[in-house]
Amino acid sequence: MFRSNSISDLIPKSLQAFAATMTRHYECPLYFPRVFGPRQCEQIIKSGLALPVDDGLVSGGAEGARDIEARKANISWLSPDDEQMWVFEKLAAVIEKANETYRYDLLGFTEDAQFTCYDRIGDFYDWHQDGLEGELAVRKLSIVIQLSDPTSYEGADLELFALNCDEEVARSWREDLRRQGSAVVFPAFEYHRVNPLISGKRYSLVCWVGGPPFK
Ligand SMILES: O=C(O)CCC(=O)C(=O)O
Repeated sequence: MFRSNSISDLIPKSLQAFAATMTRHYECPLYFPRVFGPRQCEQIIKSGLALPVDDGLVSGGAEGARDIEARKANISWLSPDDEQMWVFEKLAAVIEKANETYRYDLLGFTEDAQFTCYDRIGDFYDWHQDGLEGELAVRKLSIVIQLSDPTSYEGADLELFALNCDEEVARSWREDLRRQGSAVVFPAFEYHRVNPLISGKRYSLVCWVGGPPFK
């Protein structure tokens, strides 16, 4: 019977040589400040609020079941039509930059952009992944734009599981993620959540970029 003294005995030499040339390391998440200016954020909020509401459908559940255990927030869908194309162009530029790090095979946006509205006390979105299983497996990167002025609400903070680390680092991320017009990009399989809203209103824009499922 074959016995190995270490795991590296099991890895073909050719693969070991290849791995030694890789400089890549896993990054989650990537932060982009000031992607949209305050006036642009207000413009997106205005457009989002004019859209019909799809009240927090948690897609990917059984037959897209409405799951108020997992999320309480209003969502609407912003399409890349002539009027909103500039928004998608900016999102695409951020994704392209982020993917210089991730180097995933990407084909494009998987759906319209989700305009999310936390405007009732207690609105939240529990820990979840955006992609990985079923029909959502094609989602590979998530991008969240913070549209609200951070002084206009309390709570409703976006938290990323990968930042569940040193409290000092996590606090500084929390502050960054509240900056109006900023974007955060992370692999769609990473767990994240939005804490319950305490006061005011928070608006965000969420988009997913997809490609062939990970092999
Ligand atoms: O509103 C946010 O900050 C994030 C929303 C979210 O996690 C999602 O729609 O998957």
